[in-house]
Amino acid sequence: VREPLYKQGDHRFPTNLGQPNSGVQMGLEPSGEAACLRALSPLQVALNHQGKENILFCIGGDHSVSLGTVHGHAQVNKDMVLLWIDAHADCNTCLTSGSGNVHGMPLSFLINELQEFVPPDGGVRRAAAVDIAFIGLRDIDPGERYLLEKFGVTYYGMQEVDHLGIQEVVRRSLQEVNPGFKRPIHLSFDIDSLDPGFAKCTGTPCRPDSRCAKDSTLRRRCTGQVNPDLGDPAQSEVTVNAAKEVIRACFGWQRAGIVPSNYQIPMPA
Ligand code: 4U7
Ligand code: MN
Ligand code: MN
Ligand code: MN
Repeated sequence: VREPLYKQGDHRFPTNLGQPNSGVQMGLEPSGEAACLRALSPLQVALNHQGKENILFCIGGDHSVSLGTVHGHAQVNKDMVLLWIDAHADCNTCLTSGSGNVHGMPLSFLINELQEFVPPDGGVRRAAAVDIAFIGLRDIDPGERYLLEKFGVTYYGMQEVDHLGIQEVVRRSLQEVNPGFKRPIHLSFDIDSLDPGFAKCTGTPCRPDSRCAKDSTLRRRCTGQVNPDLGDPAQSEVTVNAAKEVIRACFGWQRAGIVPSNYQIPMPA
C-alpha cells in the first residue's frame, strides 16, 4: 500500500510529479491481441497526415508526467489539441480530489479555464477546454464531472464507445477538436483505458463495459500506470504486450501488416 503522493486537501502546486514508479519494457517481438487498437486507425491517419518525422514520443508514469509533456508540447505548438484516452478524467483540483493522488489532477493545471480553482504554478502552458477531447471515460469523480460540464469539454465515455463503436468515437473527437487535421495533436494515452483483460497491471484497472460500477476499492489502488510489478508474471506480460501494441500502432503498425516505403518485390532471376 502506497501513501498518496500529495497530501489530501493541500492547495499548493505539486512538486512530486511523474514519480518513476512504473515503466514499460520495449521490445520488437510481435505478440498479444489488443482489440482496442482498432481505435487508433483514425488517429494514424491524422498522425500520418502531419508527417512522422514530427512525432515526439514520451513514455512514463504515473500520469502526472503529462504536466511536463503537455507543457513542453504546448510551448512549441501553441495551436496544439489534446486527446486524452483514459478511464479517468484526471482533472481533479487539489481540493476536489478524494484520493490526494497527483496523477488524478494534471488537467486541472493544464486547462486554461480551471486556473481559478488551482494554486498558481509559475507558468505552465495550457490548452483551452474546447481543444481537448476525452475518450474512454468510465470513472469520473463528481468535481471532475462538474468541471467537464461547466466548460463544455468534449468527452466520449465508455457508453458512447459501446454504442457508436470506438472508430466512430475517435473520428468524432478529432472532428470536434481538429477538423481537417490542421493542428498538431498531443495524445495522452493511459494504459487503464484498455480492458484489464489486456492490461491488468496498472494501479487503476477499470472494466470498460457500461456496467462498470464505481468501485470504492479502486480508489485505494491509484498509484501507477503500466506497472509490471502488479499482478502475476503472465498478467504482466499481457499488459506489457498491450502497451507495446498501442505504441507501435501510433507509429503506423497495423495488424493487417505494413509495407516499408522502400520495399521491392523480389523478382525471379
Ligand atoms: B489516472 C481518481 F478517485 N479519480 O483522483 C483520483 F478515482 O492517471 C483516479 O487516470 C485517478 O490513472 C486516476 O484518484 C489517475 C479516483
Ligand atoms: Mn486512468
Ligand atoms: Mn490518467
Ligand atoms: Mn494513473
